Amino acid sequence: MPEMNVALIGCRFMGKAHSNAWTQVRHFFDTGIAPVLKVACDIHAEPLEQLRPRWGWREAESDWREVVRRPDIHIVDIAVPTHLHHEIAVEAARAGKHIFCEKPPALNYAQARQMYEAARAAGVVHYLNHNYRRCPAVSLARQFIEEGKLGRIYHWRSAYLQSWIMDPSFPLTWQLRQETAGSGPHADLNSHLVDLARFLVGEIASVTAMTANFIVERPLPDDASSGAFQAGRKTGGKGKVTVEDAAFVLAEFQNGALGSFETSRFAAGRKNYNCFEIYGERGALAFNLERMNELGYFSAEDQAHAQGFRTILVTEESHPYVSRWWPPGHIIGYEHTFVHAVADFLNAIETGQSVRPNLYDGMQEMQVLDAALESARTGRRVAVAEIQ
Ligand code: SOE
Repeated sequence: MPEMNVALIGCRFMGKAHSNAWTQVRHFFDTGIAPVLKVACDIHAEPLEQLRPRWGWREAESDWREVVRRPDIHIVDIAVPTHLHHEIAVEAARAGKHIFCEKPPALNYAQARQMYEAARAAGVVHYLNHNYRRCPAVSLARQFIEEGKLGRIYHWRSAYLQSWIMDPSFPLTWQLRQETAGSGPHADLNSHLVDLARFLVGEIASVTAMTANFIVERPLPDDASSGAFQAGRKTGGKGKVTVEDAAFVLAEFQNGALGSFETSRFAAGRKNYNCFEIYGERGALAFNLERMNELGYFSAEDQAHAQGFRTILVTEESHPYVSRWWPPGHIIGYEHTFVHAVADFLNAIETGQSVRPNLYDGMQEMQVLDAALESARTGRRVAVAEIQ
């Protein structure tokens, strides 16, 4: 069985989710390549030493540049804050490494385009981890749409709502600063919704957006001395929030459908509420991550007296990915979507095919996200193609 050495760059939450996926994939999927957890890399010693022994990464490193250059590394897994993605991906591509990159791809469209161009020029396999495409229910939704069960699609409605920073004492972490995150829930969560919309409905032609800030100053975190902060931001132990707290977007798709995207980190009670609805001429679909093994389906073909939204429990052997796990009714969770992604990524390397979404999709997605930020800034509707 050919092996490929993986280098993980970033050892916090996503590092943990990716370590689990690299570890589990061969237990449940017959990939023709066996991933080796070779090097775990993080500039911070604490998360590195927490993660490396627990998941059995063979080596620990703190300098990603050294790791990416190593001839014995075949796959670079980018799981660090957004502002680091661009440089690591371009360097990894130039070194001929296959790239598994966390979302959002980059701080902006220009960076995302350079990442895609570098990966394409290098001829490496590249994947962008919008893991929710690989919820079996979401993959089933795509199957239904491709089978024509909805017919022409009129509407896409989506929301991704969280509430983890509603406490004013929550510190000014990297997610709350434009120079490290690009934008707030718009980049973090609307990126997921835009990817799902592109996967299920199609490309977006134009957007109109509004954003809001609810807390504009926060306590500096302990690592503020790390130089990650520009001096001008410090105001007596507090720093300015430089990204939005909520972003609402309206969109027109190239196929004429209308869509909406709502993201907020101030939606009290919503922990990770990612949901969408799709309305077509012959039916409708509804998904809610809090009930990720279910797909709501309405068919206009049902007889009038029997019409209504039904709930499909997406745990049959015939459903996407399910046969690899458990018998019907034995549901799966968030972490399984990462295993599905790693399995498809390894299969793409083995077969020489591309895997989606990838850095091309990342470029397309950042063009939409940047157009929405331009709309929020100017107050006008913006054509996605304006962003170059
Ligand atoms: C934080 O908002 C976060 O971890 C996102 O970054 C992930 O993409 C999402 O899956 C869960 O929430």
